[in-house]
Amino acid sequence: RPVTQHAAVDLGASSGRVVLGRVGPDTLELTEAARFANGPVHLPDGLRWNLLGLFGHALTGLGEAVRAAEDDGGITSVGIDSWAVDYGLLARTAGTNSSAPGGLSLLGAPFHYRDGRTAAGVQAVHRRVPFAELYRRNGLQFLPFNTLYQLAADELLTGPAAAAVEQALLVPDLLGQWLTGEARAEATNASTTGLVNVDTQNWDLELMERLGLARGLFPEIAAPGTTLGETRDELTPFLGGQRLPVTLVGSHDTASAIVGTPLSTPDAAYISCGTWGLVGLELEQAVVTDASREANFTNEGGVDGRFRFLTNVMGTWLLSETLRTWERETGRAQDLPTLLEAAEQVPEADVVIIDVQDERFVPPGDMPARVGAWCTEHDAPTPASKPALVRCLVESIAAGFARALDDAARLAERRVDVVHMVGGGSLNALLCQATADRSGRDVVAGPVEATAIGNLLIQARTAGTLSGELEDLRELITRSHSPVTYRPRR
Ligand code: LRH
Repeated sequence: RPVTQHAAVDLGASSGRVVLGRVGPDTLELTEAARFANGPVHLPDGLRWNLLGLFGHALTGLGEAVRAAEDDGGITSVGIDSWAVDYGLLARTAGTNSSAPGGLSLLGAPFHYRDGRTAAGVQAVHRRVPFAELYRRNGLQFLPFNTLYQLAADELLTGPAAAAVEQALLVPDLLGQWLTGEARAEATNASTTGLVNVDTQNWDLELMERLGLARGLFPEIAAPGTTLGETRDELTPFLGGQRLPVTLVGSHDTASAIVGTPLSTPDAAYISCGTWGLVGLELEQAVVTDASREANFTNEGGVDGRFRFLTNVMGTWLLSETLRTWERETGRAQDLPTLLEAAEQVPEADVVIIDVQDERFVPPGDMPARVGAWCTEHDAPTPASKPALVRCLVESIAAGFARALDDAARLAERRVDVVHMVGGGSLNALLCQATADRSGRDVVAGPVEATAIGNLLIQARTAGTLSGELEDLRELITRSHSPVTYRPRR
């Protein structure tokens, strides 16, 4: 079987990238074709995503990838993944032309999940269906921004807004529709809406009806490994004169990240650490019990019908938002590696541990002030210097990870003797060591690009370049990437 080349469009909450992958039975090589910033746009009516900008960057990046792949047989397919839960609303428009296939047009810029509007939506949903029942149906942890709460906040359950909306598409599905004209709901990301039944992995139409949502609000669910379609004719000039097949991958970035994690045994846990730290296990069966609900563990749909049994712990967001605050205050860029070095020197006895799960830390804004307020309320000393605050955040994130690992082991009845840390956080040695120390488990760090790797592996398997189960695909990662192991020091 030959080596094939694929382009992964991987959009994270703080940056996006287009990665070109050369994949074969003995080959896994990644090159970054493009990287661009992403973040909330503060509009008068709330926090939005600049999705048109992201689409433009993705298209330019794909053009770069096509050029880079040209001399080696070109690109076989494209796959898209992004953060979960957020969506665009579309209306059916009349006078369409060929560049608006199906006549579906985006109604306004999609909301950012950190927008505060969701509180009213939570109440509206739980009034109709209490949380304990919701959990039994969808198996999802409570996150105030799960799609169903956002839809309720948008007054889509009833009322005039609902009538105007023809369809809702999650972010990767929307970009896929813009690329190909075809609309599907990719299964792993659909599972984060709260509207997919955990047993059937299909839309829970009864739940949707009880919530007052139109049954056809989302398109048909399609599994990773399905071909969505070819890029539209109008895009050909941007893509080196070609039409590229778009393949559905685990379009939830966390689903792709776990495909790209070289889990060594079924007892190995993972932490996919970027903006969020997604801490948990890959399971064949969902765990939907009172105990898992109380510990706020989720059963998100994974690739190949597996379950991502995990919980969201606040991740590097706490650090990046702190640095952003200091940047605004001083007008100078802050260097995380330098700050982390200084943070390591802070004496252990001076380290304050905060509860990183406190909801006050979710919205963008002045993070040091919020940490200070938390400390005052809890009679803890406020970290007095920048290194002390950075150390407090790193150790507090690690403490959150350690607790989640214990919970995962207990709830799924697994030993959890090793933890794979992947994503951006795997480069943070202080965080990896603190996680090993606080959890008492070996932390195996890397690959940093697990998400792009997972995206590319599913494309390559769909193309017939690779075959087998996820374990077979992960073998390739084990052979091509060398992880760094952190052992517990106490
Ligand atoms: C990580 C992630 C996570 C979701 C959150 C909204 O990027 O997809 O899995 O909970 O974003």
